[in-house]
Amino acid sequence: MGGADDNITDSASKGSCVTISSTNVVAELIDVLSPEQVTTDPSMLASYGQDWTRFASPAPTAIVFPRSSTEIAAIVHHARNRKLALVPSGGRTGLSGGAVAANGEVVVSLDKMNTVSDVNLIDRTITVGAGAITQQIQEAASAAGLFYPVDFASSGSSQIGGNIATNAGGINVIRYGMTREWVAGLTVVTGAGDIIELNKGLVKNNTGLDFRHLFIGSEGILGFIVEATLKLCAPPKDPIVMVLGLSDMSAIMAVLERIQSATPLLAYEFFSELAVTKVVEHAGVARPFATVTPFYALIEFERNDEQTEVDVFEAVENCMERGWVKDAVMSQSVAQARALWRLREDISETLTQWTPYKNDISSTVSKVPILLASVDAVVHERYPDWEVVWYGHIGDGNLHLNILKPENLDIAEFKARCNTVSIDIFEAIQTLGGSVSAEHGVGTLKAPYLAYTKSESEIAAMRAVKAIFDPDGVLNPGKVFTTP
Ligand code: 2HG
Ligand code: ZN
Repeated sequence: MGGADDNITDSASKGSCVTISSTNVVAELIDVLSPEQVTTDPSMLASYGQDWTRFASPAPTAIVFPRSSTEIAAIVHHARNRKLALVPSGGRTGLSGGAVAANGEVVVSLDKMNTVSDVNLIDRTITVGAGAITQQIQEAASAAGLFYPVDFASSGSSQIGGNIATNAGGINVIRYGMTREWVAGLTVVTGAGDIIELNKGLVKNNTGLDFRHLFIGSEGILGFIVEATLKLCAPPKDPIVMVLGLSDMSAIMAVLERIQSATPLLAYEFFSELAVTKVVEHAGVARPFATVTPFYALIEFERNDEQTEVDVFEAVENCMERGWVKDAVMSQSVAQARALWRLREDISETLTQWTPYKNDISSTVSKVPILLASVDAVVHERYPDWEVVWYGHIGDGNLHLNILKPENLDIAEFKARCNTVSIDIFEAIQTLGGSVSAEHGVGTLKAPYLAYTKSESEIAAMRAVKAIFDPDGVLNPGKVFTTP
């Protein structure tokens, strides 16, 4: 436990020039909780002050580890009295700066609230604390013969509270939808310090406004998600994975349409040749086949019976005859399926070494080829020599664009130049009626660009809702909205 005796700016009311001693802040937090639940250890501050974006310098005043909703409510009441800024914190695997604490905030970690209940086999639900790790929940469901279908590469460290706060998507959205579809009930502590239970796990509950859906995807600006009751379903039967080498981008939607008419898909993902090159060279993943194509699609489907496989084969053959698919491989075992998935799932982590500038954009599925072509043209025209890696959940209309930092370019300069190109990218998205943040959330990184997707009146309504649940603006300032 440390605690420098310097003065910090009261970040909940930026601009009001109130200063309070960080020593006092820490001492008061200890009074509210206990000495074991508050830390100012520098390495902890550095780690808990940032997410996977790694763009901002972490600078929280302290981290607190509440153990119950009542303790979180006490922290919120204290923050309101003392005008402290609070940053809700889960596994910090986010990619939009939503959990970053770079301005003397108090990080409220949900690590200690990580209970996982027994599965309720009649309701087909599981009740979990916000700090429960996604993979733990998937394993608990699986041990009971059921399935929690929201899945992504960070499942081993992301926490369910963060998944709900960002309405996380992932690799199975085409079949199962986003996190929102799987939340049957929520307990939240609002920015006013109220503890409220939303929907209580009910299947049917038509009693007016359903605030559960307001808190899902709210990125910590309305309250803390402290507990959730999640829906579970039957696991998919015998999933098969195929990787297809595609002649060009326009083929990708025709192939989707053709294969979807043969069988419902669990996943339809895509990645470019540059993404394959990077994971082969840097993550030791094997190429799917010798043929090199500009784009690849990864599809997953259930082998309900032998006919499914025959139908998919026929669809792929038909795509080959038309020249859309140049080569294809199908998994013959669970190990092979996992190896093929690595081609897609290892991309994001592999690219971190180039400090990529990320965009996570979407359009309706049918407009994706136009979206990709127009954004790719913008980036290549401005920076013809830069490496641009495309991949994503194309069956959901969601593209991940990662611009890699050239080795000799300073990071601040790189970011500034990417920001200028972002405006052109977001104008292209706006023209197509798409979104500047498909699944990663707005956070700090996309906050300046919110108006490219949301109208002025929507943003005004969002602010009004925030003011109801967080009247003193203590929750996650600077996230979603750039100004209070
Ligand atoms: C993925 O789909 C994640 O792999 C990360 O959403 C995307 O790193 C990215 O840009
Ligand atoms: Zn993604």
